[in-house]
Amino acid sequence: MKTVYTCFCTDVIHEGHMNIIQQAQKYGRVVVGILSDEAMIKYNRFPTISFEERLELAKNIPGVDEVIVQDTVLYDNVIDQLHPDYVIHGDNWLSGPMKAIRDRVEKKLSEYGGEIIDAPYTYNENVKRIDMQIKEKLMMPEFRRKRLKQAISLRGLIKALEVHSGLTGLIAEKTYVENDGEFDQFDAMWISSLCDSTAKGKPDIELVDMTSRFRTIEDVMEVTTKPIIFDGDSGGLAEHFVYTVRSLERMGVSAVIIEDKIGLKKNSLFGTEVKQTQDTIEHFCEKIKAGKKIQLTEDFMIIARIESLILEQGMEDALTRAFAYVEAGADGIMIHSRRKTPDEIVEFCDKFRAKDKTTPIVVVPTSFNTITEKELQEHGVNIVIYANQLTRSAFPAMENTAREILIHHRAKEVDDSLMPIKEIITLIDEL
Ligand code: SPV
Ligand code: MG
Repeated sequence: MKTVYTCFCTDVIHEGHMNIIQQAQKYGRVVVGILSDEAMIKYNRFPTISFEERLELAKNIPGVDEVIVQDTVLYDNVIDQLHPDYVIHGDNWLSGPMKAIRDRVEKKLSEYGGEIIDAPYTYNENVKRIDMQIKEKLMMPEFRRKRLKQAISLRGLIKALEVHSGLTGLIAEKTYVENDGEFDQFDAMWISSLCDSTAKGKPDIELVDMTSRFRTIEDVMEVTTKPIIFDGDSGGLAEHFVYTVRSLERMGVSAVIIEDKIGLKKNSLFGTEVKQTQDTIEHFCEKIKAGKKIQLTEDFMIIARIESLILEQGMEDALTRAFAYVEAGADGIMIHSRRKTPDEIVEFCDKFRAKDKTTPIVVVPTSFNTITEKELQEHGVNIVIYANQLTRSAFPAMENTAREILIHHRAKEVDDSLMPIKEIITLIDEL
């Protein structure tokens, strides 16, 4: 008897899946793989029901002979173990993000003469409606908000990309790679004060007001589903911060990071080149406590950012503050550095982890960019934020285009380096 394998990465079984099973039965014994939670998240299909429930769903489909776990997005391990004669999938994986997965399956199967079956993909009004319902569930504030905590506990280390508009939000939402046998994408989005301000042509000094920053969040939220970490600068006065917490929580933002600075805030990457004042431990702890007291859900995170290394106050000061902020109720610690090497960040993480095994650690490796995510994870880091790279890549590209047009008195010379018009007008999905 031949073996036919198919993998489901869904929370709802609909007629499309039933059709795949019926097709599969014609070829042999049907084995269904269910993607693990971690793999679902990596694949940007954040589970809305538990893994056990997904297993049960698959077991109850008539015609399924066996259900197994597929714990990576790519099929390599399953193919190695199961050696299926056939892998069947809807033919929608012939293009788009899924094509990379199909190509890999084809390569693996060809090693021993296995075959792919591309079954006609079922897409009708009913399936479309179910897709929409899942998407809606992912976008709604109550689901999106808790997804950051879930992702940290399921993945250990998560990575966030800076976004400051609907368009950059789409890049964080949709960009994926299939590289070295791994499928990868960003887990979350960072609404940076630096890039939100820069996009408006303003300095990063808490000048762009909350109403405007919230508008940025709305723009991003309208077109994405991934969790959002908001750069709350200093958090302002505690009396104001409580309103910010309530608003962010209501909108479905997952976390706010506030830094222990007071007075006129300047960007941390200036370090001691400009005048910046660190808050006292007592005063900053009061702000954390006020925020924690006012939030309504268990999901929302207030993360305390320590500026001691930026302001050259030393490792001991950074650690003392970290433990005090956790004691005051902070749900995570962000430690920042502007050194080129990661030594002081690594030292902080090791010393913090020696005493605190669980509180999430956040880092922003802009200056110390040689260290990899894996190395950071080995030192106990849970969230890596790529805080400004999109803005820094877009800006010189746009400036160059403007210069080229000025030089040539027409746009022809620069056209080859631009995205084709056809691509830009189809970039955005219509609802
Ligand atoms: C931001 O992105 O606005 C940050 C990180 O706060 S940093 O610019 O490195 O201070
Ligand atoms: Mg900032």
